[in-house]
Order: sequence, then structure tokens, then C-alpha cells
Amino acid sequence: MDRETILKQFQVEGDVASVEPYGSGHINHTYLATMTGGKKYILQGINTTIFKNTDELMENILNVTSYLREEIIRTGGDPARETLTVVMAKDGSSYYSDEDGSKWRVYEFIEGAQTFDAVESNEDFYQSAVAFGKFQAKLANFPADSLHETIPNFHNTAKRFGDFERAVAEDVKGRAAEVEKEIAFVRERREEMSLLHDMLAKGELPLRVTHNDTKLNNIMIDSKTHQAICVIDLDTVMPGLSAHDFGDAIRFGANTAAEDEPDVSKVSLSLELFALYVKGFLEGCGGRLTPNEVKMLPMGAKMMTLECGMRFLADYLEGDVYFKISREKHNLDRCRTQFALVADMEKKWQQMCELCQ
Ligand code: ADP
Ligand code: GN1
Ligand code: MG
Repeated sequence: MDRETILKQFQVEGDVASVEPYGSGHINHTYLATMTGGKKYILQGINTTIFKNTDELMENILNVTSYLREEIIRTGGDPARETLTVVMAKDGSSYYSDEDGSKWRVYEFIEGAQTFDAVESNEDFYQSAVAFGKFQAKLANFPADSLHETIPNFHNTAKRFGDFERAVAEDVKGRAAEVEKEIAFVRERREEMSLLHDMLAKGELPLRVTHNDTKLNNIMIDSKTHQAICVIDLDTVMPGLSAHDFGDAIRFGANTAAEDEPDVSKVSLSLELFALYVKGFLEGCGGRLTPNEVKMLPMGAKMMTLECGMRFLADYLEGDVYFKISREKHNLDRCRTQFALVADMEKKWQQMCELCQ
């Protein structure tokens, strides 16, 4: 079924003028739909290989966005711009299944704002930190047990290591010999991988409702005011650790190079951006983080970077079946930037810890 026809299955206003691929997400298939009157929508083909239960996925998104909408109205904000709005299908459901079994959803397009694939201004990065911190604070009383786990063990780094070792052992594409150095890099750090989860199990860290995919292009920045207005990409909102939300944002935004930069000599941790993010995130969390949570922020950054690198490498070994790629060895380049960033964090560890205190 063509995309225009798919869009017509939703409660949209007007006729479709165009539907074009949009954004740079690695997971879903995102399109910008423009109607003849100029109104825009985001049409997304949901990645059902990754998100296996669409009903549960959309139930989470509807519950979280309606909760946020009430919070935003209560505090005098604009719910149309400050949270995602799901446009329902004509039959009243939150997504549409086409004849091939592909699942589609539609969001209202957030006007006058944009996402960034790299930090262009320190102020924007700081604002994004405040917004992700606030996101967590706003969801502090959200009934966490009503959330489905859309990807089980999403940030269970030790479990991810097990998946990684399986990919190495199976080596289905015969690529393992080429990446021995990277495999060794991961194995040398296996001890640390269960640290945060062990602290959670011992009650030393609290379980919170977190976003779990806090990279910079998952937040909309107002084009005029430069305020971070809306947290998007809510597919992985699940109970999790604050250190992971902090860490994933650092992994992506405080890297002096792009996530897929082929020249790893350009990769480093910007301590200036790190410090800004700490300040913004703590401010956004509104003093809710416990002393242990603050202490473990650097570990969150290191583990999210290592975990992501390990996931890119596992995907490279498995034949690039998870993350969208646009060139050969794209996942290998991504893995190498992550490991170079981990190595740089290890050099700057003391400063990172001091900046958090
Ligand atoms: P993925 O899971 O593949 O990363 P996202 O939900 O993050 O998909 O969407 C991809 C991109 O589409 C975002 O980075 C953003 O630029 C854009 N986008 C998504 N939702 C909206 C929206 N409601 N309004 C405007 N732009 C959006
Ligand atoms: C994916 O969906 P997107 O592009 O915002 C991935 C994250 C990774 C990120 C790496 C559901 O995020 O976990 O950190 O790519 N999302 C999922 O860029 O796996
Ligand atoms: Mg995204």
C-alpha cells in the first residue's frame, strides 16, 4: 500500500500533498507528510522486528503522553508542542496494519522546532539536559508498573555482553577476525558491566521511569527561543536508571565527533559539554537525584558508550540487521567511535567525577 493511502487511514485534516522520508533515526521508518493546506504530520512505519508487540508499545505511548499532557496543562504549558500527540486511525485505534502486516502510526508535527544531529550551540545542549531531567521529574509519580517492557533488558549491559559474545561465537558473516582488537576492548571491561545493575539490586540506586534513548535528535528545540520544548521518540520509556539517561546523552552529545565519524582521531569527550550537561540535568531533575545517583553519573556515561559500541559491533558481526546503515562498515565505524570515546573517558575519569560532585 502506498504511503498516501496509509495516511488516509488516519484522522488527518485535508488531502495529502506529499510524503517524504524524514529525520535520521536508526530504528523506525519516518516520513514527513504535508497536506494541501500546508498542515504537516509525521508518519512512521514502526520497526516491528525490534518492537514485537505494537499494542503494548502504543499503549505505553498513549499512557505516557496523556499523563504528560495533564502535567503540562497543570503547569501552564502548551501540550500541543510540549509532548507528542498521537493521531488516531479512522477505526479509533492508535496504529494501522496494512495488507503486508506493516504497522503505521501518525503524530502531529511539532512546528517551529527542530532536532540536531550534533551540538551546534552549547546553550542548546544545556537546554536539552534540563528538558531530559524535567522529563524524568515529570514522570516521577507515573505508575511505573503500568508500563510494558517494550525491549526487555534494554540497558542491561551485562546481558548485552552475553548477546555480544554469542554474535562473536556465531560469526555468521565471517567478520570476527577483522575486529579482534575491538572484541578485546570489550572483554577487558566486562567486570564493570554489572556494576549499576548490582547497585540497583542492592537498593543503592532507585528504579525510575526513564526515557532510555536520550540522544540529542530525540529532543525538539524551539527554532526561535532555543528552549528544548519536547522530548520525542518515546518507544523505550520504561523503568530504568537515571545514570543511563544521563549517560546516553553524553555518549552522543558530548563527543567532539559524530557517532559515525570514520576518523577516530576526532573523537574525544568535551569536558566543557559534559559539565554543562551535568548542570542542566541536575537542575531539570529538580534535586530529586540521590547522592549515589549523582556519584554514578560518570559510570552511566561510560557504560552507555561501551554498551552502544558493543551493540554496533554485534550488529556488524550479525550482518547489520538492527541499526539502519547507509554505507559499508557503517556499524563498525560507529563502534570504533564509541570505543575511542570510552578510552578518552577513562583518561578524564577523575575530572568527570569531580565535575559531578
Ligand atoms: P527513531 O526511533 O527511528 O529514532 P524518531 O521517533 O526519533 O524515530 O523520529 C525520527 C526523527 O523524526 C526525529 O529525530 C525528528 O527529527 C523527527 N520527528 C519525530 N517526531 C516528530 C514530531 N512529532 N514532530 C516533528 N518532528 C518529528
Ligand atoms: C537507536 O531510535 P534512535 O535512532 O533514536 C537505538 C538506541 C541507540 C541509538 C544509537 C530502540 O536510537 O538505543 O543508542 O540508536 N534505539 C533503539 O544512535 O534500539
Ligand atoms: Mg530517534
